[in-house]
Amino acid sequence: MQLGILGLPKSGKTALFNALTASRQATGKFRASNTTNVGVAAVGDRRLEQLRDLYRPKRYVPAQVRFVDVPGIDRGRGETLDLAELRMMDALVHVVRAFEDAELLHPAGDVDPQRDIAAIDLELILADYEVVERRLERLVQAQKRGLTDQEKRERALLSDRVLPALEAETSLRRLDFAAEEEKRLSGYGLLSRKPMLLILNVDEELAGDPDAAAGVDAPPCSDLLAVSARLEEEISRLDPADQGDFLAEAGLDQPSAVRVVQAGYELLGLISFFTVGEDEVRAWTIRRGSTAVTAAGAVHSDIERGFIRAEVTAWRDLIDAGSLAVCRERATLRLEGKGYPVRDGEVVHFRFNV
Ligand SMILES: Nc1nc2c(ncn2[C@@H]2O[C@H](COP(=O)(O)OP(=O)(O)OP(=O)(O)O)[C@@H](O)[C@H]2O)c(=O)[nH]1
Ligand SMILES: [Mg+2]
Repeated sequence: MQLGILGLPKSGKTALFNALTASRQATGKFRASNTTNVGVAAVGDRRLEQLRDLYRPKRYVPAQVRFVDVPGIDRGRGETLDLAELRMMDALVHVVRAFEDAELLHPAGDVDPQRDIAAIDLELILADYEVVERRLERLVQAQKRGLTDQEKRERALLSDRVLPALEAETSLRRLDFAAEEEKRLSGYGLLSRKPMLLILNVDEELAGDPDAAAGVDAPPCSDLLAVSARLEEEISRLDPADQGDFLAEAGLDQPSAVRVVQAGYELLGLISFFTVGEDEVRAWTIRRGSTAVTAAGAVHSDIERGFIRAEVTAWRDLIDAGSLAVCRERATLRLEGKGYPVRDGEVVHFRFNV
């Protein structure tokens, strides 16, 4: 999973990036840097950690998430979003300033999360508009030589549905497209189509407050999470052994790295399944509803091709039993066929033959 972090200047994007990836990129009251930060974070998952402690494997491989943190844009200085990077992302994380800091000027003058959410949404809509308009112009030019059926369908989709929505300043993520249309659009990396996670960057005192996001509405098809980026950044720099205490003191059960990634999985309809053994305990990411044979393909194409059966058990049942052999005795280990929909948190062992 790849998540692109964006937002207005000085909203706390890099502070959040640092917290998520345990990095130490420069943040600051003045333009810290103009560069895009890229980092990879292991997905913290207590279920997988328990399985690791049970198996003590040679290799422990949590799922990974790639984060890209693009510099904030200052329209006044004629800057534009770093779109090339963002177009490749699975989802966008918009960091919205909600914290008060008299010494740190907000680019729009005052703190107003709802306004900033709309402003960035509009940026994305405008960027998509340019892409779609350009593509349509090219298709119109190509009409002279005659359009293929594919191109005709594409033109109709863009001119009848996509462009009018953008003209009406509607994010494309609010539209329903047929699977085939979706495929046609996917190559453009349309930004207002991408699932959006809003991170409300709140004052440190509100870090663990369940009502921290009260009064701010997430637009349709997006999700909202309150995080104190600076506090989380500070905690992420502490000795791992101390982090739990500091999180608990702030009223937090899990660090933002876990909460943000969980929200991202939810938004994208992703789940994890696990493979276990003395050699390796590992998490795999698949779409919710994927069948056992698709899950096998996530591990290796040979296993998908030679798929015979999947042995499936819930992670909790394995922890309770202490071994797959005991699961088998207790009949909590089941044999499933190709079409079985794998569920979140299941431990799967594939039987295959190539
Ligand atoms: N008071 C307060 N300050 C914060 C918070 N989060 C970030 N900051 C501060 O805001 C300033 C800007 O933070 P950055 O993370 O650099 O912001 P950014 O969005 O990456 O900024 P650009 O990349 O320049 O657009 C830094 O001085 C941070 O320490 C917060 O929750 N509370
Ligand atoms: Mg930054």
